[in-house]
Amino acid sequence: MPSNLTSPVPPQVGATASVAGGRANGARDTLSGVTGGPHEKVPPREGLERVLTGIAGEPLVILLTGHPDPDSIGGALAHQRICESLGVPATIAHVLPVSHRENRALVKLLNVEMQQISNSHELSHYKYLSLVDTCTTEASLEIPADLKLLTVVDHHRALSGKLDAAFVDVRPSIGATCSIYAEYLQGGLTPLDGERRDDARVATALLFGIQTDTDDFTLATPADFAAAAYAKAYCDAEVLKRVGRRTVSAAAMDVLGRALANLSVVRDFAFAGVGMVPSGDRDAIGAAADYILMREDLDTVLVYGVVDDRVDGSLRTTSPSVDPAVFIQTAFGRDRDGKPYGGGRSDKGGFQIPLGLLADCEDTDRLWALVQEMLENRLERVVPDIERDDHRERERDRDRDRDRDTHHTRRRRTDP
Ligand SMILES: [Mn+2]
Repeated sequence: MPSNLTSPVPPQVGATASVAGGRANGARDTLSGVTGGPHEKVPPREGLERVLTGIAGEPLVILLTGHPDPDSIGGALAHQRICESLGVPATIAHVLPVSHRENRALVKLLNVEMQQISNSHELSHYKYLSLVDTCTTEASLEIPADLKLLTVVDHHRALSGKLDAAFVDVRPSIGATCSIYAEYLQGGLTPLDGERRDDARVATALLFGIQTDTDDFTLATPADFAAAAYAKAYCDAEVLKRVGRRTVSAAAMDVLGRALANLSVVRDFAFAGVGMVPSGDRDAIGAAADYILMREDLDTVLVYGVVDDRVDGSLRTTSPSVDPAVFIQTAFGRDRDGKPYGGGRSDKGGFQIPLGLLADCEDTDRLWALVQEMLENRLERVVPDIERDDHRERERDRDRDRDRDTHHTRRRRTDP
């Protein structure tokens, strides 16, 4: 989710259709005052069609917020297709770069034309603005006063505030904005039929958007599955396979390597220190914990390192009895202001412990040795069986024994 979604709606975006307060904000409720009599129930697809038909010929810009991700790109492509079928020339624009390699691959393989803009003059020749997968515009970009917000289609929980748009369809209960657009298409607004040239690219982008925004369908609702099934029939399987290839940065792999090399296992709990981590690679700590949690005999993993002037760590768990926030508080306590050093939700958590003056220590080996000792002392509060020093040696011995055993087994198997 773009980070500035919590920022207030810019003043240019005033108020008529309320999107405050939860899931009852489907266009069925919000559209009524705009497209017909106050009590007329209009299906969202029809509402969008009416609003866009009403501005036929006028240039519209679809402005993406944050770093464009598959859900916003897929939704924007579908929105552009709908606009153009109704005679509205539509341009997709964004302010922040497409940052993930997978997303850049998506843009390239599907030939998505997007214009990166840096100042509001570049918006001056557009009459209307459409927001896709967001309710707010980029905070760093001033929206020209005469650029009218026309449509908002999103699935993020709405801010308490009002959106002055002729068409608003915000559904926090759905897993992806792409699912909402697939529904418009399937409902008859430029339906996919395999005949248009861009059917495959729109379908592929929609499916990839649904897949990524629902964490590979683990968070998908029945509506997301229905939308995915619809898009799947027209998508380009080869492109989807290529963009879906998971990639890991070199820095993340390096951190993972250190985590694996330093892993200590106590029954189903494992922890690993990864040493100094550049602040730009901080996410690699969490990614390493995610990866190690895949090990079948583990259910809780903690990975930590030194990032800038603090100890930074991530906790991951699949155990029903481990609450990351409680775990972190029990281990590390609270700072002088009474604030815990970290928190989390049911399956993941993170913590940051400032090093204070110690951060200035130039001997990073000694600093790291201190940090390790402190961490392991604290972890003992939660996992009492951690026996330091000799513990790791025992692990190594056991590994060596196991390697030898496997080796023997293999030999026995191949021996006649
Ligand atoms: Mn989304």
